[in-house]
Amino acid sequence: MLATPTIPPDPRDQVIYLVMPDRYADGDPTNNAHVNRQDPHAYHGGDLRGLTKQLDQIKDLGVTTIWITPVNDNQNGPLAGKYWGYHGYWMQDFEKLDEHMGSEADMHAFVDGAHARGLKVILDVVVNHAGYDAPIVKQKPEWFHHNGSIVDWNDAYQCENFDLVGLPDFASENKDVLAFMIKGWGSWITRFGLDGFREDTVRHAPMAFWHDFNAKMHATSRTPFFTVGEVSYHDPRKIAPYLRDAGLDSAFDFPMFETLNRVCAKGESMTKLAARFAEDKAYTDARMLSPFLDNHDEVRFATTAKGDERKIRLGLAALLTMRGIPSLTWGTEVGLQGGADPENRHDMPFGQNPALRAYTKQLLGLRREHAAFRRGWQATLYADDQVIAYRRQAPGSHAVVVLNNADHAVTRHIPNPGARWVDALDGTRYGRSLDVTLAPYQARVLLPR
Ligand SMILES: [Ca+2]
Ligand SMILES: [Ca+2]
Repeated sequence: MLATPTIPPDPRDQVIYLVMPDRYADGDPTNNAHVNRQDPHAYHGGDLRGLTKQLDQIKDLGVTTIWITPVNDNQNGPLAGKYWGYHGYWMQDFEKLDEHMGSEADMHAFVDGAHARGLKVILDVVVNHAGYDAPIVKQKPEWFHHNGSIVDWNDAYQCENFDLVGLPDFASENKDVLAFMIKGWGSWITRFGLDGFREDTVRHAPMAFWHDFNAKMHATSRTPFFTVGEVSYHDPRKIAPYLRDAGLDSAFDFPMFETLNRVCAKGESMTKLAARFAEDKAYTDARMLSPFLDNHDEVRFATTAKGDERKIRLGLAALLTMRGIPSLTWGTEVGLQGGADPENRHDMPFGQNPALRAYTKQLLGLRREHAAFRRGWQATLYADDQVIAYRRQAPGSHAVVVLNNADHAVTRHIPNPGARWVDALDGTRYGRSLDVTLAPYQARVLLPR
C-alpha cells in the first residue's frame, strides 16, 4: 500500500532520470533479435525486465521519476540497411509494445515496481510523425502532410507542416488525427497507470493540438499527471509561450543546458550563468523548467568537459542545486562519455566511477532534505568571470551555492549571507562574514548552522 501523502504532490520535488531501455540493462535474452552491441546503430538488448531489476539501484541514487524513451512497436527493418529503431522514435504502432522491450506483463511489472518504491514513470510520446514504414501512412494518407522535409529550420510554418528528417508528418490540425493520438497515447495511461509524458518535438506540432491533447491526457489519468515538453529552443522567450498555452507542466531548459555546458565544461564566464538566471522573468515560474547537462540527442557533458571529473562535479552541483526539476541522463552520474548521436547512447556502465555516483547521490540527498533546493526562489548574490553565488530560499529552508570554474583557487566575499554557514559537502564552517575560498572547479553548498 502506498502511504497517504501529507502534502499535495508538487512536480518541483521530482528529479528525472532518463533511460533509453535498449541501452540500460538486458533482463531477457529471449527478445534479443537483431542485437549487435558492437554497432551503435543496432539493438543492444536492454529491455523492461532489465530495467525493473535496476529499480533498487535507481531508487538508491535518489532520483524520483524515470523517463523512458518510447517503447512502442517500432519499425522492424533497418533504415538504409543500417539504422535500427532501437531508440523507439520510429512508431510502427501507437498502442502496441515493441517486442524487444518485453511483454505487457513486463511493462506492468516495471511500472508497479517503480510505484512500490515511490518512483514515478513518464513515457516518451511522439505525436508529430509516424515511422518511415508505419501502416497508418498508407491506410490514412489524408492524415499526413506531404510537403517534403524541413529545409529552413527558422521557418515556423515548415517546422510544423513539413517532414522531420523524412518522417511522415501528421496533419496535426486534423481532428481525426487528434482523436487517434488521444486514443493511442491515452491507452498507455489507462493500461499501465503512468505518471506523465515526456513529449517529443513539441515545436513541430501546433500549439492548439498540444493544448487539446494535453488537456485530455491530464483528464484521462486518475492520479496527478505531469507533462514535460521537448521545446528545443535556446531562447526563453520562445519556450515560455508553450508553458502558458500548450498544456505543458514543464519544458526542458535548453537555454540552461547550453549555458551549463559553456560555463561548467568549457570555462566561459560565470556571468553568463547569472545572465541566464536573469532571463527567468520570461517564464511564469522558472522552477517548473527541467534543466539538464546532456540528453540522448546531445554530446555528453562528460565529453564536453574532456573527462575532467572536477568539471563534471561542478556541473552536477549546479544542476542539482538550481531552480527547476533537474533531468539526469543514464550514466551521467558515473561520468559516461560520448560524442554526438549515436555515441551519446552507450550502454549503461554499471559500477563505473562509484565516487562520482556517491557525489551525485549526496547532492540528490541534499535536494531531498532541503525544500530550498526543490521549491525555493532563487537570487544571484554575486557573479564574476570565475565565480557565481546564488541563494535558494523556501519557508524554513535556506541555502547558498558558490561555484568556481577557474583552474586555480579563488577567494571571494559573498554579500548578504544572513546566517552562519557550513558547507554540506565538506564541512567547512563560516561565520556571518562569508569569505569563501574554493579550489579549482569547486562547488560549495552552504547551509545555515
Ligand atoms: Ca533483451
Ligand atoms: Ca508536424
